[in-house]
Amino acid sequence: MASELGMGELEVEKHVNYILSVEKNTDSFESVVMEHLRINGAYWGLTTLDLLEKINSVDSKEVVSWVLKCQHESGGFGGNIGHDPHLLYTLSAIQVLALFDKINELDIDKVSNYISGLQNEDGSFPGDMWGEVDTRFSYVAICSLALLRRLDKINVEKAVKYIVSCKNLDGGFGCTPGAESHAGQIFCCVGALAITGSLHHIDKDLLGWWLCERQVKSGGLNGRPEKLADVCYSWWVLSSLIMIDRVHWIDKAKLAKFILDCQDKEKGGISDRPDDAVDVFHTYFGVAGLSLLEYPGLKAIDPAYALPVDVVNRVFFGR
Ligand code: GRG
Ligand code: ZN
Repeated sequence: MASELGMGELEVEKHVNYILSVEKNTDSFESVVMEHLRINGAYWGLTTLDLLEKINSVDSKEVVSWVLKCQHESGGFGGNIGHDPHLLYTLSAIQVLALFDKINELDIDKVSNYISGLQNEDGSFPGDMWGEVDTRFSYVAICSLALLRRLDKINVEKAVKYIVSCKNLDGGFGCTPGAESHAGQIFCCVGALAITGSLHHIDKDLLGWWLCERQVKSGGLNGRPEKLADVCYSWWVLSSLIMIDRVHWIDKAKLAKFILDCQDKEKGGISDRPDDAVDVFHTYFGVAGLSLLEYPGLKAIDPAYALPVDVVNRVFFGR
């Protein structure tokens, strides 16, 4: 697609080197800032490497043994060794293990008991013992348990009912009932409904219309009306459009060009918008967005599990 449309190319080698340098250089500014959420960073970086067909450039044994050390006695995972457990880190740990085909190294009952133990009576989930409820955590709990093949440990019907109670009149979803629609929360709610086979709760035309209106003149996507375009919405919006089968409602070539324009063509990495500083988070969302757009040479990514399709197939079908 790139050369056909006369747009810039994806700088694969440079992005691989950028990610490897961030993962290795623990003294860098980015590493220090990410210290407390290192396991999220590992998921972003390693998934990007896998989409670029370069996961073999890391020492899988070293990564897997470090991930396992991030587990807390409660069964949940912290952002780094010795840190407090949280659902967000627990999903990242499971996803990283899935990338290396090592989910079975986990005590699956222990992890899934930690997750199911957090479900509230109304079906919602807090992220940790401190109790803040958000549909982000519903997604994270459901995605984690599905990957562990333990969805039966929670009340799925109530979990779905809570997510549906966060649906707004514009067709979108917010973090709690009545909260404004935001593309990030929409990904979480649509993803959780997709995983649980509950997409019939969505008015696909209404939500598809709201989502495709996120595309602005530059071709990039924003996260809600009147906001700036940002590469990360190439993931949050596009994955949602794919899950509800309305991706043909946006201009895919223009979006691909916007993402490619956000590359640091010298040092590698992708930023939120052209000429900003790059980071691992936006490098992941740029590459994942291009994968959803079927950019040549990239592995396909699953829009609900946020993992390469071959990894998801291996988890569920053993191949
Ligand atoms: C496995 C992909 C994956 C995700 C795990 C963490 C998570 C689950 C989901 C987060 C969903 C979410 C709320 C994303 C939005 C993140 C974001 C860019 C927030 C910025 O919001 P504002 O209001 O920015 O600061 P805008 O763009 O609205 O100005
Ligand atoms: Zn962003």
